Amino acid sequence: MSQNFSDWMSDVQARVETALSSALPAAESIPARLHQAMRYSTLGGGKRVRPLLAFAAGEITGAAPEALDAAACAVECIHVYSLVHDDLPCMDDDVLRRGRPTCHVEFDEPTALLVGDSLQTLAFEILARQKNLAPARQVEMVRVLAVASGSCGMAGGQAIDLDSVGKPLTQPELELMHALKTGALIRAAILLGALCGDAMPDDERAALDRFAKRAGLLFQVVDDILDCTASTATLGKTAGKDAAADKPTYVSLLGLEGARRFAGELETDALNSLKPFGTRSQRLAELAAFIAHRKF
Ligand code: GRG
Repeated sequence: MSQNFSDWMSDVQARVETALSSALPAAESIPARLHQAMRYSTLGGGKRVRPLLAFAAGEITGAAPEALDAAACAVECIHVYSLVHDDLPCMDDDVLRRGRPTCHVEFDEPTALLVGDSLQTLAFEILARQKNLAPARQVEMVRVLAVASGSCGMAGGQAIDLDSVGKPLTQPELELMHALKTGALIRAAILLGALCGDAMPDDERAALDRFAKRAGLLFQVVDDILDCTASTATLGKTAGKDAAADKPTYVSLLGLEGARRFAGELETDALNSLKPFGTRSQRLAELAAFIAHRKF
């Protein structure tokens, strides 16, 4: 693999930006205000971690870039929908996202609600309309994304989160909440990317799934650490919200050093899961390190 990680990442981010821009309704098409708000929330920001994971997983199964575009855009649309809804006053009530006013601040609350709804359905439209995969594979991808997003995945994790404010959780309870709220979509990004290529033997599928679960948890532990160590300007979203809202986090449970140690263990475990893939998993390994050591 000749291209360095940073160049690969920039290329995939630029490719996904273009694919998202094509997949989203044109800003001037009716209803223009809703379409402008969808484009405002989705384009021109974010690390694109989930699309990067989909592309990296696709390298393991030899997936075609055109199929990966659809997987990456679908998962990013679900992610952006979750951010827009999470920022609403009835949820996390935030005014800053990706360094800009949140969708309901820039537009209004009903529009933000509809942006989330529309991005969610657009995700499944993108998977259903692509022509690069066998129909059975497309249905499997729709199923994987639907389960990851719904009440037994991300939305369920958000419900547990909202219910946990001010309550001390045990580590297994915290892990379940985050496995659903954040981990399920990260896992789906990886599985969707792999599903764009050749079928995997059962042992490889199990190894990839172990990596996906460790990477999802790692992402959240680092998010908890950054929430109390990084500034609002660096994060592009309000820092220190978890402690202010009295939310259970890995830092409140394990302390800052304990959370850092746990992140290190998860990174090692995630990287060990990739051993069966050899050089095919180089990008996934690089992304695990990126997630572990990110500064925003
Ligand atoms: C509203 C159904 C519903 C779910 C919301 C995922 C989620 C559940 C809310 C997001 C709020 C949040 C801050 C979660 C913690 C982890 C996380 C998903 C952070 C944001 O993801 P990044 O860092 O964001 O990948 P960018 O902007 O880089 O895409």
